[in-house]
Amino acid sequence: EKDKDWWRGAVIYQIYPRSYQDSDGDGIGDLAGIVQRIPYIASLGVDAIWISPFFTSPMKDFGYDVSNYCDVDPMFGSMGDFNAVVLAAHQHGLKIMIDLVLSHTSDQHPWFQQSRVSRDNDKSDWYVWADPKEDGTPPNNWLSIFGGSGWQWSGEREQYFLHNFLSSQPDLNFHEPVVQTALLDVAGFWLDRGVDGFRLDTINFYVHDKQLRSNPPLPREQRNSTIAPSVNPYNHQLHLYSKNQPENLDFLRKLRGVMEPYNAAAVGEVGDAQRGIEIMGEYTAGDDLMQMCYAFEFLANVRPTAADIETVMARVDKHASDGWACWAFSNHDVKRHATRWDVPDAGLRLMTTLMMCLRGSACIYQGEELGLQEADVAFRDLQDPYGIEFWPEFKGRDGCRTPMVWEASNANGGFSTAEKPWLPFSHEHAQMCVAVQEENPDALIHHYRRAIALRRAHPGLAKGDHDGVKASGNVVHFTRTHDGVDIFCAFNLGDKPAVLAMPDGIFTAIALNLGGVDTPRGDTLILGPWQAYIATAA
Ligand code: TEU
Repeated sequence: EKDKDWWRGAVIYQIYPRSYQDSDGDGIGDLAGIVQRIPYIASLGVDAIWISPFFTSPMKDFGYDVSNYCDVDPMFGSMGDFNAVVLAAHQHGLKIMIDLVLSHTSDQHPWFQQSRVSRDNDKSDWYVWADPKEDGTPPNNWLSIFGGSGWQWSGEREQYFLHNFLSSQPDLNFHEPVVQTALLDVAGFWLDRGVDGFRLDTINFYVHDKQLRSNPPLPREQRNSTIAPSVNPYNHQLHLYSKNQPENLDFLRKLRGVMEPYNAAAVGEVGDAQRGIEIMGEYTAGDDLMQMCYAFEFLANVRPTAADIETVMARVDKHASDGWACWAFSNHDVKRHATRWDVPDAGLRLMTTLMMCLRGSACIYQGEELGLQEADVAFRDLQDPYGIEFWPEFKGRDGCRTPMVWEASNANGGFSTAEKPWLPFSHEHAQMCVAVQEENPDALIHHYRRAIALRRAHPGLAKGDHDGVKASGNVVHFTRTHDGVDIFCAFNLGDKPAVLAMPDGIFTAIALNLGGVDTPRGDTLILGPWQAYIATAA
C-alpha cells in the first residue's frame, strides 16, 4: 500500500547531475555516478531525491533545454542507468522526483525543427509565433529573463517566436490542445518508469496571454532587483500577460489527473518575485491541483530575519493555506546560502533546524550539507550563458554548480578522474569534503543528519498544522500540532541571548543543539545565541 501523502513534509535532496559524481571520467557527472552515491544520500535521512534534467539536450542551458523528453542524454548515460537509479533509490527507501521542463523545449527538439519551417504544417502552432509590428519590431514588449526581448526573429517563417529564457529555448504553445496532450504523455512515460514525482520547471510560464498584450511597468515601490534595470530590465516589468494566465490551472488539473493513479507528487516551481505565494495558493488550492510549490522566499540575497519569516509564513497562511510550500535555502540557480548569508557556522545550523521544523517540505541542495561556500569561478571558466551575458554585474550560476566534494586526497575531490571537469573543482572546498566531515563528529553534515532525523522522529514536524509563526525580537516561534501532540519550537536568529515567554503547558525538551538550555522551570525561556528549543507539550 503506497503512502499517498509521502510528499507532505518530505525532505528532498536536490542533485545537479552534471556536478554530483562522474563515473566514466569525462569530467561530467552522470546517472551511474548517482547510483554509486545513493547509500550516502540515504544516510542523510532524506525522503526523496530531485534530479535536475538529464534528458537529451544540446546543453545550452545545461539540460533545461530538452530535445527529447523521453530519453537520457548520452552524456548522463542510458535508460538502463536511469532504471538503476530508480531501483537503487527505491531499495534505499528514497522517492525519485525528476525535473520536467515543459514550458519550453530546445530549438533542437524535432517539434520546433518542424514548427519553424512553415506556417502551415502539423506543428506550426506548437510554439508561440507572431508577426512583427509594422516597423518590423517584436509583437510586444515581453522580455527574456536571460536578457533582451523575449522574441526571436525567424527568417524561415518571417515571424517571431517567444522565448522566456534563452533564444534556443522556444516557448511551447499551451493554447494548442495537442501540445498539452504530448506533454501529458511525457509525464506518463516517466511515471511508467517508476518515478514518484516531479519538480516542474517554471510552472507559471506555461500559458501566455493569447492576445499577446504588452506587460505594464512594475510600480516603483515593488522594484527590487539584483540586476540593474540598465543591465536587465526584466525585474522592472510586471509580467501580467507573458505568463501565468488562468488557463494554466486547466493544464495543471490534467497533469494531476495523469499523476493520480501513481500517487505521484509534484512541486511546481513558481518563479515570480512579486506574487509567488499568491500563485502558490492558486496552484495548490485543491486535491486536483499540485501538492506543493517551490518557494523562492528564502533564496533571496540576504538571510531572512525573524520578522521576515513571520511575514512569509503569514502570507502562506493567508494565500496558500490549503497548499504546501517547499522551502529551500540554496539551489542550482542562486548563490550558495553559506556565502549569501552573513552568519557563523552556528547560524547555518540553526537555520537548518528551523527549516526542518517549519510547516512545508524542504529541499536541500547538494553540498549544502557540507556548508559549501559559493565557488569563485573565473570568467574564462564560465559556462552559464546567463553569467556570460551579464558579467560582471551578475556572475551567473556557475559558483553553485561546481563539483560535489567527496574526498580531500583526490585532485577533483573524488568527483571525477578527468584532468579538467566541466567546471573547476574548488580547492577551498577540499577540506569540507564528505570524507573529512564523516570523521569529525562536530561537522555540519552530522547536524544535517540530526535535524532531518528529528523531523522524521516527530511526524508533527513533518506533517502537522501550525498555529502561525511569530517573531519576538530575533526569536521565531510556533507550535506544530499533529494527532493531538503539540510541539513547541523556538529559534534564536541572533548572536545574543534572547528571552521568550513560554506558552502554557509542561514541556519536555527534545534534544537537539540546545547546548545549555534548561527545560524551562518558569514561564520564560532563555535562548543562547543561535539556539533552538524544541519541546513536546503534555
Ligand atoms: O529557473 C527558472 C527561473 O525562474 C530562473 O530563471 C531563476 O529566476 C534564475 O535562474 C535565478 O538566477 C528554471 C531552472 O531552475 C533554471 O536552471 C533554468 O535555467 C530555467 O528554469 C529555464 O529552464
